[in-house]
Amino acid sequence: MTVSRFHGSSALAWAVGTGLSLLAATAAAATAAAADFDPRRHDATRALVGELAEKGIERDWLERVMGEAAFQQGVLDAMAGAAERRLRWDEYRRIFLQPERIHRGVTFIEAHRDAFRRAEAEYGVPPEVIAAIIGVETSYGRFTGRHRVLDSLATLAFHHPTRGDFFRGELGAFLEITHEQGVEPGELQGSYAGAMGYPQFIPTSYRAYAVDFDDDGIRDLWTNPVDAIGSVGNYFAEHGWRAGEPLYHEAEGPAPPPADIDFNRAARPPAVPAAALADAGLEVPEGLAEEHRLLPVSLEDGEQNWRYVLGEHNFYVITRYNHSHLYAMAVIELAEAIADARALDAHWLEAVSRVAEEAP
Ligand SMILES: [Ca+2]
Repeated sequence: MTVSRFHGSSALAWAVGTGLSLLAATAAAATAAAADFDPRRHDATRALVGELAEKGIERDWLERVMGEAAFQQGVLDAMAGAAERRLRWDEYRRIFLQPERIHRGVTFIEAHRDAFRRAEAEYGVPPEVIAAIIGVETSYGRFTGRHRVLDSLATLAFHHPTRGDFFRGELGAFLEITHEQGVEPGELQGSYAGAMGYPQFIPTSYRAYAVDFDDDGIRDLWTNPVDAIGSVGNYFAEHGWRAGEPLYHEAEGPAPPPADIDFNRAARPPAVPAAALADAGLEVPEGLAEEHRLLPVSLEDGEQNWRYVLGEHNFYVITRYNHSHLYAMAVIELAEAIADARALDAHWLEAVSRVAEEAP
């Protein structure tokens, strides 16, 4: 574990200020990674502990856990960097649409066939879409994050310049879930923003949408792929997924994108009528009513090479997972590639067995 200078100096100041013996100070430094958010000295943490204690979580447990949280400057730096990062579609796509990630998607579905089948029956979400989410998030559980979630959320809750309230809510939910599941908070790792496990649920999503899909009594997205598969399906069902409906339509159109169309507003449900898109010069697929509302997306596929996609309701539902239109497109294309690869596999197996049957 890295010990930041911030931690070192605050621990020292505390020991000197309270006049503790050297022995006690040394013991405290050894048992706790830091006392950056110790409720005995940190007012904001004490207030949060009070709120959670009123909900029925033992105060001793809360105080012990928060006493082990450490400030991490790297988390604040990572948050600032992410906001500035702007990739073009072809650059973004290249990260996720790789042969290995497609192949692993096929084998992930094969390995958990029963869970994917049940998730589709129960929530209406195709296996490839659930697999693509988990594939984009963590490469099917291989990379679930290297930040101590307790440190990340405490740092963001009490030091983020603008989103502290949001992360304070996440920290509270994190403590509730870990307490409820009997998991040691300090041992969990995740993204710098506190997203956890196979599907990278933030704690409030975990609390609201995680399901115990293998029925073992624990909602475990950290180590259990079956719970993760069911939980992604449930997340989409709860956000209005409509089984069997299309995700999007391709459309031809002028370059650059017409200025009078509000493209890439992925945080809102489909809002632009087909007629308005046609008026702006986009070729809307036949059969769509003029008043049918779509979510127009413009993708720069290489320098000044524009591709248009007209998102349907389920496209919008995918953006409930991550508000970026690029994210939704990457998930959709990975899902399509996995589906194509599975179809090829099935075709190949059929051909092989036919040859075997015909053999003399
Ligand atoms: Ca379970």
